[in-house]
Amino acid sequence: MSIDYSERIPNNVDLAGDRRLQRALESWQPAFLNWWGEMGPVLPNRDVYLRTAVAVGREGWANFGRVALPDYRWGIFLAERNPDRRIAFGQHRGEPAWQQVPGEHRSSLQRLIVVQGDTEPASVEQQRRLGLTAPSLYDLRNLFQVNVEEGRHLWAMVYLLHAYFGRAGRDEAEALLLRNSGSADSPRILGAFNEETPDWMSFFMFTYFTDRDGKYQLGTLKESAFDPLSRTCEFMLKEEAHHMFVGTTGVDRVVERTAALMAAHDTDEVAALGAIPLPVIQKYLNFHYSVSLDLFGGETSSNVANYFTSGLKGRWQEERRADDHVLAGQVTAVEQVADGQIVAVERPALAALNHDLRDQYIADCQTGITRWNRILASHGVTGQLALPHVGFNRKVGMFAGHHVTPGGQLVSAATWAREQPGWLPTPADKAHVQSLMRPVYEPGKIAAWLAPPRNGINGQPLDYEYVRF
Ligand code: BYC
Repeated sequence: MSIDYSERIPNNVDLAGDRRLQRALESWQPAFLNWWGEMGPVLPNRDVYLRTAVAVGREGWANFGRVALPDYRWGIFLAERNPDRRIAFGQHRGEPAWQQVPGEHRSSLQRLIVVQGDTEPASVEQQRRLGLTAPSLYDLRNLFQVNVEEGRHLWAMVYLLHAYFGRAGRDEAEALLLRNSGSADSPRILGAFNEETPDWMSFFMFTYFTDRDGKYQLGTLKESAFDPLSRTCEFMLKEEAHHMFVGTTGVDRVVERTAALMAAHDTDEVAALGAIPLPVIQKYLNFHYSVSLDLFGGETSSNVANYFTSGLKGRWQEERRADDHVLAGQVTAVEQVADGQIVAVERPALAALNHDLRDQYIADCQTGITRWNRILASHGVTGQLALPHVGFNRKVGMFAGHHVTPGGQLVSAATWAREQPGWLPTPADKAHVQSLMRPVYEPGKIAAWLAPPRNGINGQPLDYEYVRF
């Protein structure tokens, strides 16, 4: 079904055929717009060159045009339904996918949807001031694209809450607009979404590492036996790819400029040259990677075992796995701290599914490191970037409460406190990065602390007026 844009809420779920649901969502809409006005991007502008979803098929699913941000058409889009879809894992493997929520899984499914939904507006809140210091109109446009699509992902979760979870779902949908990132009284649910994104280096690292957690979590929810959730996440993943592109190429460009200056001036001290020194890039990477690892929950978790067995949340690329998709009685190796050492222990595979997902994620993160090191090498720079050890700077899971160096050594609290300024951004590092954050709003011009992008958006030239004021 194509998307009907003549409706107040564009959708491909035949909203007009369910008046009650339509009215409920139409009454949530002003609250959303109010939230967007108060917590969304602060930089006033006339319009932005944005992509908007217009269909959900494989080809030509979006079109590009100039849109005033508050007029963006946030809508409800689910991937097409496969009427033959069957559950791919767990105790219901082989049964038809569910079109309604089974009573016994109501609260768990609702919880998963609320946790997912909570991250979407949180990221918009975290990024709301970045427009004031955008390094170019191209980057500013990408920021706004990410923001409107995170807003749409909130709509996606709110639709599920309204359509399938009755009164409790409507209350949760309302609460999604009431919690706020970093709020002392009612913070966002997951740790990383209460951290600040005060500068563009943080934004690029966030879109590389934290949006990538989003990709993997959505990938597991796409496997869900609850078909509307699966179809919703499938379409969200399409939009998500651009967010990670922003992160990958954003870090590329910072590394490129730093490496070029290191080579041209034969020095590591590029701060005075208006760039971000390699060790500072590494510290930002260490921070964003470690808080993103926390988003996978505990290495072993009875929650995740239950989610899997009952069919609520699968594994990354479940159907490509060559095993029984039930995992009862199977074991896997998980790291653990025991007697002052990091050792591998065997745990039930079912309980260790957060760990399994995290492993897939880590391998994916490594591809960025390889890419950035290639950029460094192409300038003859011998320094390298690296992912820190999985136990570094962790607040959730088995490493929480331990002090692990980026190299993977367990150290005392005193050593940690002494060495930490070499591993995580210091106030001085943050102040330097902040000092580079000066807005560049002239078409085609780019701030000096990062290289220009290789291509424009949707075939437009780099000096296109991506945002008009
Ligand atoms: N901070 O059994 P455990 C995205 C809680 S990002 C605070 O080990 P479980 C995006 C946990 O909720 C993807 N609390 O974990 C990216 C549980 O509490 P309850 C977001 C945490 O349940 C960029 C307790 O600790 N989507 O889309 O197996 C921009 C014990 O936890 C944290 C999802 O996360 C934390 N970091 O797994 C925009 C998918 N970690 O229930 C968007 C939905 C754990 O005992 N969520 N806790 O009160 C889930 O699948 C799971 O809830 C989690 C945790 C993976 C988060």
